[in-house]
Amino acid sequence: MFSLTGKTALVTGASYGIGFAIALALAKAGAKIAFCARREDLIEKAVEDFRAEGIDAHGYVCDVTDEAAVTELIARVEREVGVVDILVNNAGIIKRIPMTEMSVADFEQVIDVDLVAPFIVAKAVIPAMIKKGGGKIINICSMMSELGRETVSAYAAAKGGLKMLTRNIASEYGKYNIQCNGLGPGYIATPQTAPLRDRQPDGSPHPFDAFIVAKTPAERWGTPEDLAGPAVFLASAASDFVNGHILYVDGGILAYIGKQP
Ligand code: NAP
Ligand code: GCO
Repeated sequence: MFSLTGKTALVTGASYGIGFAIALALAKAGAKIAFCARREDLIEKAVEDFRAEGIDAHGYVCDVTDEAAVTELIARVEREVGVVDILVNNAGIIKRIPMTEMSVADFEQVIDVDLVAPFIVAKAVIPAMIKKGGGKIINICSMMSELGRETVSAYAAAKGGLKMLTRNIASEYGKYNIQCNGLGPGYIATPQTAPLRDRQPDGSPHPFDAFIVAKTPAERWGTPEDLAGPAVFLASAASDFVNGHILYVDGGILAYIGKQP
């Protein structure tokens, strides 16, 4: 039920972090892996890291905000790996800037990568999925698909939008046996969140670190590997009647009112 043997998966932004861990999990479940990112040196390093795990992953340089480059990427993946059965829209960025100090250009850049790009890549793979008789699209959402906080207005707007893009793809293409679901990671230790965990100049722990541990019933940060099982579930036949759902993998954050004083 959870086997992905014979399937081709494309994971965007999988040179490290959550994308790499998800691609590794899909590969271990049997899928052939194509992935993309912008930095070629880190793509090459990731290909080596996959190889060390016995996985022959195909890495491509592609900025997912560039529609022409994405069209070319999908054609290459179809030729060199296979028609995409599973798309994971994982590539994402964040800019932590108070809203009244944020430029329109910065706001738009976050929206472009975190919301417009998943639209571009999904749009590029859906026709072949329809032809093939089905497919799986997993959009990487966030706590900020549900919650706000200081400094992340663009990111929250994008991830909230991605939640609704997910539901709309499910609504529009469910009849073609395409399931589009979201994975909503909690606070996960990756380069993206390193600035929230790094020690202060005086060597003391970052206050955000303790804040997140206190906000999380599991009392820890998540790891990229915490997303592995949920990603395989949403990529596999086990979730064939799950559509338009956001699966939060957050150690309980969204269930919790917070520690009493
Ligand atoms: P990360 O460590 O910063 O990794 C991001 C990946 O995306 C890298 O491979 C990066 O490589 C790639 N990327 C960025 N912009 C791209 C673009 N325009 N085109 C192609 N690839 C691009 O991030 P992460 O923490 O693993 O997060 C992965 C996803 O999960 C993001 O969507 C993020 O918003 C979401 N998320 C993260 C957390 C968390 O706590 N870490 C929680 C919830 C959701 P290049 O820079 O070389 O392109
Ligand atoms: C932040 C964080 C978050 C996480 C994640 C939470 O500054 O609050 O970067 O937004 O990355 O998306 O689920």
